[in-house]
Amino acid sequence: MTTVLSCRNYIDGQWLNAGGEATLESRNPADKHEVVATFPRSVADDVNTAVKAARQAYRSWRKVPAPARAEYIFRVGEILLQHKEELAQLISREMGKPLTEARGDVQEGIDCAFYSAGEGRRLFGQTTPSEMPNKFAMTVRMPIGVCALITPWNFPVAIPCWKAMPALVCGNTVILKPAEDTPACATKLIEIFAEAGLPPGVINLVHGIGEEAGKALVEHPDVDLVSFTGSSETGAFVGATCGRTHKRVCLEMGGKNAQVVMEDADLELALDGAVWGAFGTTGQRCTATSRLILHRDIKEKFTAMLYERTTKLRLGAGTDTNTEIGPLINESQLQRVNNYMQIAREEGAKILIGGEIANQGELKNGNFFQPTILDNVTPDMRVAREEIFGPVVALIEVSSFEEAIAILNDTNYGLSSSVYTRDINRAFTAMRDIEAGITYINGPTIGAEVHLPFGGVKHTGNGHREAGTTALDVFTEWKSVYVDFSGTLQRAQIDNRVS
Ligand code: UN1
Repeated sequence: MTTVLSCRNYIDGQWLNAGGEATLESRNPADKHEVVATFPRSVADDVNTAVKAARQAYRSWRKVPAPARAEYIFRVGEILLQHKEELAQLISREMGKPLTEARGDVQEGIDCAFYSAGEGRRLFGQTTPSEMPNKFAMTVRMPIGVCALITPWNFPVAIPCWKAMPALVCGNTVILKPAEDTPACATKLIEIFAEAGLPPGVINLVHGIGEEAGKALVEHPDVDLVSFTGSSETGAFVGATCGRTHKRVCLEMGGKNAQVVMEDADLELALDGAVWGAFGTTGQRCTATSRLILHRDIKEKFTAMLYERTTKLRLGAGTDTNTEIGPLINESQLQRVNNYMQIAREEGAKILIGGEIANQGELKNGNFFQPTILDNVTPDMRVAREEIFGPVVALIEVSSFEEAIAILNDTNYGLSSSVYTRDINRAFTAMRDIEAGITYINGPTIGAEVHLPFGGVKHTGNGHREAGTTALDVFTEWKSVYVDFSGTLQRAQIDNRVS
């Protein structure tokens, strides 16, 4: 018998129940009868209290020296490390991913802590000569204020970390609104931030559903920035609302990522990449490989290799150490993925393997879907254009490298991409011509590292990049500072130049 965790909001350094009476629950996606946690269905009043606390805390937090702010984050990293296994077990139970991947999720948070903490001693600005004598000119980074962080369930530790950690080092205060499916993971994570001793109000947690708590945060007049990772539909609402209410907004939405396999590729290597990219995390990464663009000379052979490997994948609960493919997050995602099978058939694609809900034996109470390969896919089909977010990969045949890149780019999205080739000229051409925020050569589309910019082009994002040093551009404003030490009025924009 496992215990049900009772989650609360964390506002101004206190664990609080929400104003509204209602509570919600998260369930183990591998066993829908198992309730993992209960959590409050916060209302606008709760959001308001959190925003007030964050605003109040901001007044002093922004003045704490950045290296001292960073020390708190360093401590968060150390405590995360101590709780790595416990958190990983919880991720597997509440979100469903296999334990090895869950440990990787926590590790990504730890890496982000140590990387972001180092930034506290940099946060570089620039100096530049002034036009005037005896005048000094420089740029400095300023925090933005109160940041709302709206995060998905697929990386319930890493994604909140990669938003909150740089935001806090930069001098902002934050309110985390985690996904409804993974409230316990968010609660444990915030307990760790609290244990690190962050002053009250600097980090806050508000549980609830997107249309209520999330919406109230995005619309709140005293929130200065919203950082959102999630679906394109919700992202469009968040972007529009932030535009209307003059907030800075960082959006990271979907992907329709492709891996190209050319005829000169190391096929075993490309196979390992394809299986991991398409079926790792049950295809529930925004970086997942959902299209395989195969050169016609190797298509048949590679498809047979992929088929063979797919038959061997072991489905099961993430907490079972034998599991390679966990369940989908919830019943509605399961139905959504299943509906795409109907769409694929109607459009003329061929389901080579999988294509069905897996509910035999031990899988019967979970949201399991068989790893699926769709063959005979053409670039105009919905299964080649829409994000499915499940263990489904579409095979598209091409006759040349140029055609492969054109098809890879023929999508509204532009997050991750990959090309397997031994030809260095093709590798560099791919780097130049692919329209995506991330390109891998001879590696799968998933697995970005925290010290490089993360984000995409076209409908995937709105031009910002979290992670890496570019996270600082999300969470700070530039200020230009002029110091005139001439003791006289020096006037710019007066034409006194030597002609
Ligand atoms: C996501 O799916 O939203 O690059 C994030 C990767 C991970 C992050 C995925 N580091 O696959």
